[in-house]
Amino acid sequence: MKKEKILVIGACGQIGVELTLALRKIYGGANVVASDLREENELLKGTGPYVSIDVMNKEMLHVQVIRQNITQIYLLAAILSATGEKNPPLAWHLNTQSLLNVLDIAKEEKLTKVYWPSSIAVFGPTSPKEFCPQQTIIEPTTVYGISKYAGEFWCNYYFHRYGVDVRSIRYPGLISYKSSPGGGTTDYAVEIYHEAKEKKKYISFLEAGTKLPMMYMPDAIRATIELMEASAKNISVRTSYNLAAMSFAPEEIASSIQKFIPSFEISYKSDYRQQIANSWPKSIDDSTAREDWGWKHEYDLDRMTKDMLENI
Ligand code: NAD
Ligand code: AKB
Repeated sequence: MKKEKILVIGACGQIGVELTLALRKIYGGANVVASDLREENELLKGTGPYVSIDVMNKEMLHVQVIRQNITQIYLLAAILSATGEKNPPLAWHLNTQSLLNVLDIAKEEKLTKVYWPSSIAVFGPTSPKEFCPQQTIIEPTTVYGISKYAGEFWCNYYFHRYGVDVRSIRYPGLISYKSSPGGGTTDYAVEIYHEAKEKKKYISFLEAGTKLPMMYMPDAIRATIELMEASAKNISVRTSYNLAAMSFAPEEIASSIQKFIPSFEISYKSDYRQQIANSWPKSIDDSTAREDWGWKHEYDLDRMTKDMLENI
């Protein structure tokens, strides 16, 4: 068993539940402390320690880090793209201050590593639409994207200025069945599977033709752990790594579902999230992650669809 004591902040969210369970398999249940504002998720109960933490309360967070002998933090608390547009000041405040609190504590307590995810939302309408490169024009138009892009540069700053080993991935839209998504523009790609099973039809809030970069959760969890376990000498990007697996539009996910549920029907009624989706790239060039730390995705659309429909 590896000798680390990990704190996961935002452990009850879409990524947090699965990441906490995966980390507990590697490091041992007792060595991965789950924390969130919410009540402990049912899937986490009995698998390891749980503490209630508000990441915005820096003193309380600092006390917990010292009290629990924490050596690594995974910071997952955030307000995502769609919810962020409903209260931009709150999204900016939570998304940036939480990161600054964690980076400061990591510096003071000399933590071995910090993980903080960014998003494809850093890209904006002026970024290349296809195979959007690691380094390119980046002019985000959502508060979420702005907060993520600023966060990437804080990570870079704390690494170069203070030696904090903070690592990051720009996740695409993530699809999973264990824990619900928390208010993103790509959430339709999760909802569609639930409604396909329950009602055999779905009204998409994104229009046909809205192709976006996506990834199945098992790939995202594996990527996160592989990045965190990579040798520091292989990490050339200290802002955040582009990461890709697949790209599809709502009608393509519908066709994939129809291979398993032939009577499934999709219709379209777009809302404010369409504009957010239109501002993002359709596909991502993740060659730097593949070269630096050997990233390779495993799930394509049909393999993911089969697994989602079997497990929901
Ligand atoms: P989520 O909304 O499902 O989970 C976030 C968790 O943080 C929630 O359980 C929430 O209760 C908790 N939280 C909120 N405020 C908190 C606070 N003040 N203190 C402690 N906990 C707090 O989000 P997610 O989808 O799991 O995303 C996790 C991270 O990954 C975020 O940074 C997000 O931007 C990033 N990301 C997610 C996706 C995706 O598709 N899910 C894609 C790209 C990036
Ligand atoms: C969202 O849609 O906001 C997230 C993301 C791509 O960051 N899923």
